[in-house]
Amino acid sequence: MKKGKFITIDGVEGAGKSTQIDFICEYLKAKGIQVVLTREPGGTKVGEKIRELLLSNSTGDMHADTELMLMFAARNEHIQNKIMPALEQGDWVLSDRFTDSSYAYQGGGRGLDINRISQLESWVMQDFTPDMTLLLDVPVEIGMSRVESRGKKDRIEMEKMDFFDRVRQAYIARSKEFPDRIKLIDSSKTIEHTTEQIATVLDTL
Ligand code: T5A
Repeated sequence: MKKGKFITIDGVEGAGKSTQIDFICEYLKAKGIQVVLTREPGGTKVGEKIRELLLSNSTGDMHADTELMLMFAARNEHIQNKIMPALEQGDWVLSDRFTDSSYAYQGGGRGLDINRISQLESWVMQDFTPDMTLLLDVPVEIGMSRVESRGKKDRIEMEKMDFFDRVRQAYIARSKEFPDRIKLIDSSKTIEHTTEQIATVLDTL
């Protein structure tokens, strides 16, 4: 039986997820909430090995279906062995990316059939879904310029701008499809501006 709440944070490259995560953890802890921070792909021993395979430049090209199935293989491990156990003992879980990333990157970016993604989603997640998703939205040029100023890019970050434009559009479409769960946050301005919006929506949980 799930007792804690499950929050995910998502968005295009350089939207500022990692930057905001510390704030979210501290904000919730200040309210007396125990938070487990995790990430996708990854979060478990098996998931981190799959992450390395997915993101390492040395992996090279991979069929889009293979990429999708690896994302869901890592997610299955993550849900079964980390997320659900934490929620069952009453902790809250904050995941840096989750299933919306698969719809945005493999669906929007790679152009995979959405029905295929939803079949895997039904298999791996059944009726499990985040209580809230913070979708940090930023124009792709701004996000990528932030990533570029950081240095080396991973296998997926090496994609072209039109790929990330499709990713962003797919995220926006999902926020319209699930407006109660997915909170669209403007992350194009200052870090503080993003933080204020996040605090406002967290207070509604
Ligand atoms: N993936 C993942 C899929 O394709 N399918 C899936 O199902 C899943 C789960 C994972 C990759 O895997 C893909 C998507 C990704 O390509 P990741 O570990 O989540 O990658 O890493 P990224 O998304 O690449 O994370 P980034 O670190 O690039 O982006 P963040 O975390 O959104 O950005 P952050 O906070 O590191 O900020 C980047 C820079 O911008 C600055 C920060 O200081 C930092 O230098 N910054 C700002 N600057 C100005 N104004 C602001 N408001 C700023 N906010 C942050």
